[in-house]
Amino acid sequence: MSYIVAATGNQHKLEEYARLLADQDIEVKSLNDYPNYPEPEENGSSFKENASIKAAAASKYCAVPAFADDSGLEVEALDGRPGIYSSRYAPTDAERIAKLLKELEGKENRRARFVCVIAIAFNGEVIETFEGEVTGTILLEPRGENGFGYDPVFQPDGFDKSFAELTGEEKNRISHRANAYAKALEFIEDELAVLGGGF
Ligand code: ITT
Repeated sequence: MSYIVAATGNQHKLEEYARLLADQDIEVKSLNDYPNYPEPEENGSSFKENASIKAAAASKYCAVPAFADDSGLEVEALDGRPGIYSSRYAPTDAERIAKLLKELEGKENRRARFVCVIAIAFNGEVIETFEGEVTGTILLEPRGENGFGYDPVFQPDGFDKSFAELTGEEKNRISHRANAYAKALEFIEDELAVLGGGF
């Protein structure tokens, strides 16, 4: 059995990864298994840089392969904001959504995309990064209870439901995280055997 550490403090991301990795012969540890882990500062200027910072730091500290994702919502009418600042846009999910809807008031263009960059690292070095996206529109008001973050106001193209109205399985078939993950999976399977790992 191979180990990999999912370097995230976001419980919702962990749940999505647990589902995505369920069929794999890989045990996923999380930062909860390392209570004293000193989280690095996310001071990169792109999703790729921030994902790399998180994965590299965790792989060094935990001494096993690690992956991390940096993700966020890019809104066309806001010139790509909140982007890499999606989690820092306002203090809570509800406030983030309220602020976003306020900024979009009266704007006709409500096109947006979720982006996710997954970085895989070993021994403090980033080995590869993979990017996924899902395009859609920002709804006029929140709908649905599932998921997290901006899910209640994001309607993916081809659906008449928000991400928060989809089940976890449905979201995982089309999400930015699932798309990046699909690209990363083959790599993880091939490389873990070579890299080793374990406690
Ligand atoms: P870690 O850095 O510990 O992984 P985080 O929540 O701080 O957790 P990010 O820095 O990648 O993660 O910020 C991503 C933010 O973008 C997240 O907090 C949400 O507000 C938003 N986001 C990302 N993926 C999302 C998704 O699938 N659904 C809704 N919102 C999402």
